[in-house]
Amino acid sequence: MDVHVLTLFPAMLEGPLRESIVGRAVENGVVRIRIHNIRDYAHDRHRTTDDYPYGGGGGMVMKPEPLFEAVEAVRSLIGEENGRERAEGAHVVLMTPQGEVLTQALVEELASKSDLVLICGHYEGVDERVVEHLVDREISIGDYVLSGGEIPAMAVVDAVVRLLPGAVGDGQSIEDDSHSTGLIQFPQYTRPAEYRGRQVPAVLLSGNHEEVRRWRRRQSLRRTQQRRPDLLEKADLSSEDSALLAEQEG
Ligand code: 9D3
Repeated sequence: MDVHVLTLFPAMLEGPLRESIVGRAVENGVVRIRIHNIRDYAHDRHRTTDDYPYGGGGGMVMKPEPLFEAVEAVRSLIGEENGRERAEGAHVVLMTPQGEVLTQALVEELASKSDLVLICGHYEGVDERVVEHLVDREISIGDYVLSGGEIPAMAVVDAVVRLLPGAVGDGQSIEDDSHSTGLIQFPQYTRPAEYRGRQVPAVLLSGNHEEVRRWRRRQSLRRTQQRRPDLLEKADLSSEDSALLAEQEG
């Protein structure tokens, strides 16, 4: 997969995307990530990318010309490197608080694309003609106010890249992922077995794999009930799950 990120603040992404699982996926050729400075597509001497809103009001709006020309340049690049089909199929996403909220299902859909183009908005928003004529979809990462689309774009890249074949060590950790199973994760422990007087639950040291499995499942169910009742409502529970949830102790 090729990911192109369009931003006014390339340095916000360059370092972080070289680290961790995403950085290793880039090194292993699982994904290519290219960061483009929207300012490079401004024409005037001051390289202006924003302007006052028509109709008045506070804040600034991102001008359409640099964004249209940046996406067109990226599409040409994709075409030159991989052919017309790929250029036409590139999926253009605007990161915006008005977008559809990112879910694992949406991440899976994005992971199926060959080329993603992520546009990071900044200021109060972007000219609506960009949304209507340039962008395939708008995505938000949740209902809180950030200062721009850069951190949301990094969240999308991270979530998508770890689904690509070869990005994560073994398939099991993806299979087990809480949002794939629909429940939140059970508590994890590692050595030492006692730390500052606090013991690791005895069942985990018992070597009884069936008991461990039941304990973990019960913990996942209870925690989900306590912290994310919305998830438990959607989960499709087995009769064993209902019995585990009803158990009082442990
Ligand atoms: C406080 C200003 N807001 C009300 C008038 C509008 C607004 C515009 C632009 C609020 C935030 C932003 C910048 N944020 C993003 O571009 C953004 C974002 C976010 O703030 N939260 C969650 N997901 C995203 S994706 C892009």
